[in-house]
Amino acid sequence: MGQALRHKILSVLLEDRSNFLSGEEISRKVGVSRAAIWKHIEELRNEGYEIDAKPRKGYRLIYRPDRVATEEIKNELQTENFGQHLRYEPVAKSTQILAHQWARAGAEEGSLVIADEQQEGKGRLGRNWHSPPRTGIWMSLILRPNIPIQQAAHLTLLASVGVCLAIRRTTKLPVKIKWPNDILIEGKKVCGILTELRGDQDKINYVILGIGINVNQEPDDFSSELSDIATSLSIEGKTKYSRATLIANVMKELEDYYQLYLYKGFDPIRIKWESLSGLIGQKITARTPQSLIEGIAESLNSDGSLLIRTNTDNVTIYSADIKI
Ligand code: BTX
Repeated sequence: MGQALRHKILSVLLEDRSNFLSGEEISRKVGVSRAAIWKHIEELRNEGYEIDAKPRKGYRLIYRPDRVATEEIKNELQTENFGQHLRYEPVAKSTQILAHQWARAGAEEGSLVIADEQQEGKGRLGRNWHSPPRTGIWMSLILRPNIPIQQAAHLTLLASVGVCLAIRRTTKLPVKIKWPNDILIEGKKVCGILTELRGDQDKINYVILGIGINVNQEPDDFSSELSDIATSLSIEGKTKYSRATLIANVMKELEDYYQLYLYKGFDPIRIKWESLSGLIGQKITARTPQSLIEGIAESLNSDGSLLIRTNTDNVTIYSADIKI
């Protein structure tokens, strides 16, 4: 209850940050006494918000800490469903684990788990995902698509399109997609996507899209192994970004592209993916568990696999580490 009220007060303060709002006006808008407002303003200050308070003038929000808790996200969401059911944890082992639990308990499509820090962030194939506090976006989105299980790879590609566009819109940075699921700036990884699904026979029960974005890390925040291959939006853009705004933009792009996919199929996603990937037409090396393939990335196939033209042959790959 207290948190919901704080959320309302914060929304009112966020609406107009250049003028003072009197205690009376806020109390009218949120429906509680002026004394209660004072108490909640104090709590917001304890959470790191700077709020100017002047006698006879009222309150004005001066500084908003970069938080990813429920209130901040809800204030910015422009979606119908995605992110509207939201669970926030300051620290989690992995948001994937929480999202699986929630999905099994019946969470509806679009439900989102966000953590400020992950202690055991997961990458693909049992790898780790470095997820320090206060700097990144670590979140898992629950989907329940009515599509054959064989088409699940489409969702990873769709997710990379949505995230790539949201990052471009928020930061104007030249991010590109690397097949199948990395987002890079100048060849360094700024985002990873992990898709996990549960289903039986050919029916999907639910899908968890795990999205990790390095937002406000400084160079020192990366270990020496990671600093050669990873970067953050802030390092590249030389400014800090609001994680809440970026999360809301990612939810919006993902919802729009997911709707488009359900309505029109994979083709419009495939075309957008090709234009954002910068991969098609490039000379690449693909390392699969069985072999090393060198050739030109020709196109993305309709099942989400990648077609490579080598000197002798056309080769289709379903999973590989790619080097340009
Ligand atoms: P991936 O297997 O493609 O990438 C993991 C590899 O990337 C690691 O082996 C390491 O070399 C490198 N790496 C680790 N941490 C980072 C980082 N922060 N930035 C850049 N490179 C890194 C990609 O797996 C999928 C990652 C999904 C992460 C999200 S976060 C929310 C959700 N919860 C969770 O536990 N995982 C997902």
